[in-house]
Amino acid sequence: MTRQVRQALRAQRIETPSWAYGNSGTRFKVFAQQGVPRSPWEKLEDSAQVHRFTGVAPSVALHIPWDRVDDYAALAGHAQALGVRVGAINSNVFQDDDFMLGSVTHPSATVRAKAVAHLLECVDIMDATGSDTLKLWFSDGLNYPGQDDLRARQDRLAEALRTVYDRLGERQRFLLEYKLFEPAFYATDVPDWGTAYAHCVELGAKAQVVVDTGHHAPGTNIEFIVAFLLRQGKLGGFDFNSRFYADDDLMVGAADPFQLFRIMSEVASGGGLDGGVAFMLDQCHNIEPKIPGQIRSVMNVQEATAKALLIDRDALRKAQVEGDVLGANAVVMDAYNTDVRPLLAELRQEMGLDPDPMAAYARSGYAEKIRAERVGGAQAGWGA
Ligand code: PSV
Ligand code: MN
Repeated sequence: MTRQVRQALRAQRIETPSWAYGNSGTRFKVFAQQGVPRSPWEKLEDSAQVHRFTGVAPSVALHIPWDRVDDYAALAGHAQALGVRVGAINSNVFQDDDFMLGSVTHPSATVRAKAVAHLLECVDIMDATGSDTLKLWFSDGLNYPGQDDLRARQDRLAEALRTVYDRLGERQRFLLEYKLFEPAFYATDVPDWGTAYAHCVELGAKAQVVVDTGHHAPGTNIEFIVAFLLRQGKLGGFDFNSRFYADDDLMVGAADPFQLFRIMSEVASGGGLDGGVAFMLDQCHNIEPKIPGQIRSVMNVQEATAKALLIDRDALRKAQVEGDVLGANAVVMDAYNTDVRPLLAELRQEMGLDPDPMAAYARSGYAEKIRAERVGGAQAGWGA
């Protein structure tokens, strides 16, 4: 591994989401696990373990109101004391009864105002915690043709986004997330990257698109979207996870490691590892233990990144220019088929870490400790 590859891998940061540490499930059942955090404070403590063993996950995304506390500066201080920091603030305008027919696109001005007030509160929380990123995802959409006016909803969306955009500070930005469907099934107000991109372009440099890997139709060429957005300076970050069927939120790199590699290849060649692109996990661990699930996910992103960095770009360009189809493909596949685990283990040792984060965590006794200590209280989960 060359010095540049090592350097890039050392510098990459992967953000974990607070909600990954709480209980989660499907609409059929949420299985409670022992030792799950009872508060945002404890979620931060768990996130610090992921950073402790991987060395590359120093920030944790919050979700408001799931992580609502009285004193956000104190929460940020707690994070700092644990060696981590508050990352993106995720807004939530999808769980209040008033938002049944939409939030920022709702036909009622009163409901829209309530939604915008929540988004502005999230910017206040960014100010209090030092977060520089607001993540906006809207569940807004329609279940039936004729239910509302598609174009009017775009106008309402644009107006709300403008209000939030104008409230952002100098060093703050928002990332607009798109999602093909769910919970709305007939039409979604931000269903694809094109819609998100168009709104962000209209707004300016502080608005960028976030690509949640689980939010596409089967067979979508996500790396093309990544390449396009990067070229336009509009790729703000990723919500990484894996899908088999829909928005499954399984561990990144688990369902389709080759897709993750192809995505990271575009990120690497498009300058996306030079800062500016946030590598965030957006996952739930329904049946597996949560902290190891996050550690494994961080490692999966690192492995895909390492393989992407190993692509011999000169050889690839040469083959492409010469029209050597099989040669070019072989260069890419050689990198993908390289076992980068020994290289990453070596790198971790250089960083003063255990070469095997999963085993090191298992040995640490932290899982036993939280199981013994976190007894009583209400476990965190969706809505908590
Ligand atoms: C929506 O499916 C989403 O991907 C958004 O990022 C939310 O904030 C997150 O999941 C958690 O529900
Ligand atoms: Mn997401």
